[in-house]
Amino acid sequence: MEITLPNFKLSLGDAPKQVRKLSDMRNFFSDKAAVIQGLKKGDPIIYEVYAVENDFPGGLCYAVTVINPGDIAGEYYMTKGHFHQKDAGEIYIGLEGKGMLILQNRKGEMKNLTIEPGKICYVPGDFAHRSVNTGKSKLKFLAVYTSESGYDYATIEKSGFKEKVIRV
Ligand code: S6P
Ligand code: ZN
Repeated sequence: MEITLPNFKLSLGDAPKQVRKLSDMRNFFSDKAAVIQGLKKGDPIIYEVYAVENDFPGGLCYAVTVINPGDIAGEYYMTKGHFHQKDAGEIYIGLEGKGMLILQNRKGEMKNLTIEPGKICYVPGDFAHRSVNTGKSKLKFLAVYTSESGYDYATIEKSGFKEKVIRV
């Protein structure tokens, strides 16, 4: 089943913006020396998140993430990645650009999906997820998740993902 929307426009109103710069990502890119080297030249924005979070039981949250194109020693710009504190699924819908969604559960099992305009990706509740911009332009996608999901960044910050996405 397919739907074509010729003049599609998505509005998040005045959703607050979170900015993640290279300095925020020191522990997430694999090549720490390349991060230090990169920071000597500046502190580029890796990605921005415009999120509307509703904090009540049974509620839904939604956010648009914009990942800039680029890489650190070949590892593409990406999000930090996280588990949800409470195992709850999530939907991603690709809007612009080209990317990958890396999924890994606590047993270390991996799944990789592509993110592209119009593609709907399902994130199972027990899988950590990281989005990666593998293209030459900005990667934009919409995420819809539950109010109770929460964020566990610490596990990924400590142990990372088993796979990294690199430019070849
Ligand atoms: C929230 C959802 C997304 C991410 C966003 C940034 O559950 O998965 O809105 O928060 O893509 O990624 P991260 O890993 O920095 O939260
Ligand atoms: Zn999430």
